[in-house]
Amino acid sequence: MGVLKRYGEYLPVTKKTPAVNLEEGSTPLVLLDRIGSSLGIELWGKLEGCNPTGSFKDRGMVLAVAKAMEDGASAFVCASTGNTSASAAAYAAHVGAPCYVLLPSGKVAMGKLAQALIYGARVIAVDGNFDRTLEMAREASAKCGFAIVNSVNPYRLISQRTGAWEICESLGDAPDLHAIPVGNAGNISAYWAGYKEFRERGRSKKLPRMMGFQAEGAAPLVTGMACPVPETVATAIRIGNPVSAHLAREAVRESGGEFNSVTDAEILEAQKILAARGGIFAEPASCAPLAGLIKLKKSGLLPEGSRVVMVLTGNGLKDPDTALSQVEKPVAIGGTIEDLMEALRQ
Ligand code: AN7
Repeated sequence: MGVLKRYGEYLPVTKKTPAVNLEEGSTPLVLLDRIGSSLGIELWGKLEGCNPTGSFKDRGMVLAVAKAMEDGASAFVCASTGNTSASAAAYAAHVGAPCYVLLPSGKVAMGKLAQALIYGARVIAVDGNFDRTLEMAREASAKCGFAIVNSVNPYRLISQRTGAWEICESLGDAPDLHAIPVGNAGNISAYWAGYKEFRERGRSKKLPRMMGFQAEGAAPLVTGMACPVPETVATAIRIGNPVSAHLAREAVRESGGEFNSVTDAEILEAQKILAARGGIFAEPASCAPLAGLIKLKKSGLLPEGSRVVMVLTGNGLKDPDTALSQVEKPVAIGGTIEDLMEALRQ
């Protein structure tokens, strides 16, 4: 069941809203007990990479596209570090509208680029970082009348709250800590709004502490200053001036949480741990929370025994290049059984 159907009563869906549906949402929440026990916590991973385009963006995109169609939109535009463009392109294709996507040239993972292109979007590679492409997309939206489906579109964050509701329904309540990567800062804000709303409706009792993790080279919410030249291996969160910074700061302050940063090396190490000890392949940005939890554990700041949910925002298959650069090559052998026996002995 897609999110408009599953949570229609909590979303601004009317009789006139087209029932757009790629069966997004309802993603698995997986107990990662081997990793959790080494950190002294009960650790859960929300597998947002299981969404139809392989990232959490589909939760918000479905409502943004449905409402734009309801309002008579004829084309879509977005700027993206990759996942938003894949999602926008897919939903635009599904409803039969053109989609223009602006990407920072050379800084988008291969799988995401392939997605936007195969879904039939018009892909434009801009000589500039994400923050600049977003400014340009907003201007194009105003000039050409395209519906903008970045998180400046309020329906995106409204519908991304569904992730928090699913977690509360799966666990019976909110967790103690909610760990999440932060780029443009929309998702952390949406989750916080979702947790609060579910509690107000009497559907949950607790509120989690919101722990937002950024890459050290693109950590404006940690340093308190916009970062003019963001740089990180986690290209999804290579963002220097987050649009929803004010909402994210509020979420962290109200919940008693924190922002923290992790290095690229810590992110890549966490990616390997998640895969090799959890059986889950998530893209680098999605591994920032695990890197952050490991960092907190090392400094004695991770509360023992707490229930922690981390949002694994995107599928690892989107960025195979980065993963391959971190592992050994396959063992190459000839075609005899002796060759195989020799290889198995090593
Ligand atoms: C895998 O696609 O900004 O803090 O243009 O793809 O809500 O921005 C992606 C962001 C985390 C950060 N994990 O979420 C885009 C884009 C993954 C992401 C984030 C992104 P926000």
